[in-house]
Amino acid sequence: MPAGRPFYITTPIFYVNDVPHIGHAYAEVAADVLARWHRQAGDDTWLLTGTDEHGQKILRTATANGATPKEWTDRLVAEAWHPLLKTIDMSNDDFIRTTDERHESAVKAFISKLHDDGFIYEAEYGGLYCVGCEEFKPESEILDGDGEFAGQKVCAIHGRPLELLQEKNYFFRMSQFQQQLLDLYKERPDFVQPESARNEVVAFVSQGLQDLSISRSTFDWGIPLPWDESHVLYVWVDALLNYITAIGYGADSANFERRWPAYHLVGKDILRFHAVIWPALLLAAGLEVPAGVFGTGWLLVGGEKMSKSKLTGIAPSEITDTFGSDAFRYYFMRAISLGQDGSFSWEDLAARYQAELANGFGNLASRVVAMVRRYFDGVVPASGAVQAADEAVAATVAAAAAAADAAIERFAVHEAIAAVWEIVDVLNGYVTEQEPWALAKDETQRDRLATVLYTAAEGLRALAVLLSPVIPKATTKLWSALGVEGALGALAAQPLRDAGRWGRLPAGVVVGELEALFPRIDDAR
Ligand code: ME8
Repeated sequence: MPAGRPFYITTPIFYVNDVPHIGHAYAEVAADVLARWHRQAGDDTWLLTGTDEHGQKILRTATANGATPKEWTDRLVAEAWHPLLKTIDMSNDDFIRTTDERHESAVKAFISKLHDDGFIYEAEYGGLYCVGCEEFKPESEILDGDGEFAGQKVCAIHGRPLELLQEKNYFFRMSQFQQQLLDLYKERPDFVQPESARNEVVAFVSQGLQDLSISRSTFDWGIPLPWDESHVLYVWVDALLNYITAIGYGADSANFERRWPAYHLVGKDILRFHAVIWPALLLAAGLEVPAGVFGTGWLLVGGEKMSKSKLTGIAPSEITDTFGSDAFRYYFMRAISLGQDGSFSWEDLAARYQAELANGFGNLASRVVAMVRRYFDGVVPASGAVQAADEAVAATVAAAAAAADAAIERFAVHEAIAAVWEIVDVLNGYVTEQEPWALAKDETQRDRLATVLYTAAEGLRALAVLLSPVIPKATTKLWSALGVEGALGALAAQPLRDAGRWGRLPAGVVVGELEALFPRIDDAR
């Protein structure tokens, strides 16, 4: 089969100074839903995630915990970051660690090329550094401290004192790329999304770009520069390169050509690294810039970014242990517009679980499957003559499928789910109005009953396919209960862009039992 349109998507790679909270899981799920959608649509999809393990922040955390940085990162990856993938049902194709040999060797090749081509020089440097951000801070992000930090300069993001660093560094000639970057943002208005993120990046670069310090010499937890091993590569340059080292830069050119360029999904706090520094590095190396950079919003707690350092993190398993991974995925993708900030609340989660997943979708699926079993011995009947109400359901399915796919193209995951949910609402209304239980009491209405239940079951078929990227566990159960595997193949093999085409469910398939897809929470505990 010819490979489909390429779709390579990445998450940020996460600092392993601590365990993941739901903000990290949110970033992972957003990329996963997009990847699953494209994969199911037949696009040549690749989803990459991983961990960012070098630099001073990790080194200090490890030391404070009495471990070497390598021991620390190995432990955190094995005990917290790998398990997270299962907790939230990630379908990543690869997981890269910046301590992987494949990464380190390709990073050295990349940085040597920039050095050989004259993009790197040595100079004395001094500036205020935030270890939390792993960044020399620009003037606009430096504040005067108060309280315990009175008299000191603090980071606007972390609120903690900045450190004055004075050392000999290697620099990347980033200032040379200002015009090329501005041209890029102009020629490709959707290179940075959403619009607010793009405006911020354009304003930043328009002010002028400075060269970038890309090495550190006062500690050694990083990748040594090939031409001067007394320096390690700046952790952000090391980290950004994961997006190309993981797909074979410098090692497997065929795979690299097949995958690159990528769409990067990143928190808005790290937008500048991805939309300014990263394309500048790629341009210097003569590589294509990313396909796009999409800035996601923050999960807020009490109006502030949920964070490890402020101890406001909630572990993803606190939610999934009670509600399950599907509900986690659905809730965050539905309740928050990707690109905007959002607040998490247990009340909102529980309310949506009950109203939308349990009563809305789960109950619809149970009712329809149960009625096919009761009135037709489990055999999906062929549709008889169709009426306007049946046609309206078919039209809703077609329109919703098209609208959802168009929304996914714009990274508007929340809109895609809302579009698909139109089918849930319309089908629930349809079943209530057609009253199949009343039709079943009248032998002369047998044909009408068949049409109504075929229509409802065919609607469920479309829902299973369209919702599988978001709630893969529940839709797999539904697919199996619909008994269509033999006739249509596995759920994952259903072409998503055909999901809205009416009539794919063959009459005559035998439905099975369907346990509650979203059980009452009291029962699930
Ligand atoms: O920045 N709400 O890693 P990181 C939503 N290693 N998303 C959140 C969040 C919140 N409260 N907190 C974190 C780094 N995130 C670097 C990235 S990439 C080459 C290197 C998400 O662990 C958000 O997407 O501090 C953020 O960009 C990501 O976690 C990584 O955070």
